[in-house]
Amino acid sequence: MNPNPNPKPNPKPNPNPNPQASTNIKKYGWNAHWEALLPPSDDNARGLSPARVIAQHSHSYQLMTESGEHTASVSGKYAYTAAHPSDFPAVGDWVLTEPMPGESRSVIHALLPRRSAMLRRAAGNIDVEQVIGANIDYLFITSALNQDFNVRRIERYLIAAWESGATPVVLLTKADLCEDPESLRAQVEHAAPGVPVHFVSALLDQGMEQLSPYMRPGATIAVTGSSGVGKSTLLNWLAGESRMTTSGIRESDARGRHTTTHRELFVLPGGALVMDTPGMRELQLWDSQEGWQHAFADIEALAANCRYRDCRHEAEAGCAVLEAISGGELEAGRLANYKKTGRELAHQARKETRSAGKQQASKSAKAAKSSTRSSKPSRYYADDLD
Ligand SMILES: Nc1nc2c(ncn2[C@@H]2O[C@H](COP(=O)(O)OP(=O)(O)OP(=O)(O)O)[C@@H](O)[C@H]2O)c(=O)[nH]1
Ligand SMILES: [Mg+2]
Ligand SMILES: [Zn+2]
Repeated sequence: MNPNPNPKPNPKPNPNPNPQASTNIKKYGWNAHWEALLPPSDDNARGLSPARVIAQHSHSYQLMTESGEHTASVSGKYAYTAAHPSDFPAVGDWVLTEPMPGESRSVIHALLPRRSAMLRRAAGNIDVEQVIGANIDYLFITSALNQDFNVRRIERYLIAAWESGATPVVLLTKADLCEDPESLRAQVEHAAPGVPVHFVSALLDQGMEQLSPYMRPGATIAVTGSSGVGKSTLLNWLAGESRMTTSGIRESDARGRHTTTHRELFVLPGGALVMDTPGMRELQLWDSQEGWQHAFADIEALAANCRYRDCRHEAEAGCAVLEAISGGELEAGRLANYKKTGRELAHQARKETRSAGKQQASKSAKAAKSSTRSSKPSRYYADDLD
């Protein structure tokens, strides 16, 4: 999943690590891991400055650089060589930049390889991926304890989370709206095996202590979920001040108003980095076969004991998965979601194979290049709105 275009890989440990790495970028998570990814000293890219993408707007990025906040865009060469939307920087990425002398503006020339990236299929009709956030350590999957509560949706987020390389954590918000939140724990744990589940209420200031293990200085935590579940409220609560705008939800169906419209990364007083994201109407999966197998590892393990190797767990004799449902160990809704998301991913994989085949068939390298470019959406920066 490592994106292009990158500087040449560093063949040996950087002989001249920059001892001046400013406290600015260290506060934003710069450490020895990133330092080791800098180009070697004889590389032209060595003169570039590292910076972290802290916000993404319609036509520009906001970066934290060694000398403070800069507005930035990618260089023409970067845009030309990027083959996929996910090759472009996203919030949380580390990039190599050229600061404009005397200005708080930079040009982005390269992307450092990501440690993790959460992807989805972009909203709208174009069949392309979108990076929700990069270099995330903990991914908080939020669901509110009102009409928003939906374990099937949590399962869907977990597929993308496991695929991303970040560690998922389920956060059930607005615990004050539920008489007995603990009664839901078993249901959520069944849908999220092995994933920590926490109940919080920003309104009543309850549950913050459970989140402290994730709040390590330099750790990056992204908060995802539907609109109106209280993601921005949660971050303001953790920050102890109003950093993000929040607004009420629709009374009739508890749906949010898509208040947050861009991704943003900021530092909490304790030193952890948090990323707010716009609420999603539905998380459309993107190329997450491994994440899917991980999210449904319990079903995959049961399926190994089905009589037929190609068992579809529909009505076959000797189906261990259906037996687990009869025995009450597995919920029928979970199996249905396993099949549904599996079909979605298979359908997408077929489409990808077809489009790869088309590319192969294109007559000349020049034609291939121009078709790649013309298939790219023109708005890499702002396809947040669902
Ligand atoms: N009862 C209750 N309401 C809450 C809590 N947290 C947030 N809310 C309310 O939920 C509504 C939506 O909160 P936001 O923080 O704007 O939601 P969001 O998830 O950031 O929404 P988007 O930015 O649209 O994705 C606001 O009216 C909040 O006051 C809580 O713990 N309990
Ligand atoms: Mg918000
Ligand atoms: Zn079976």
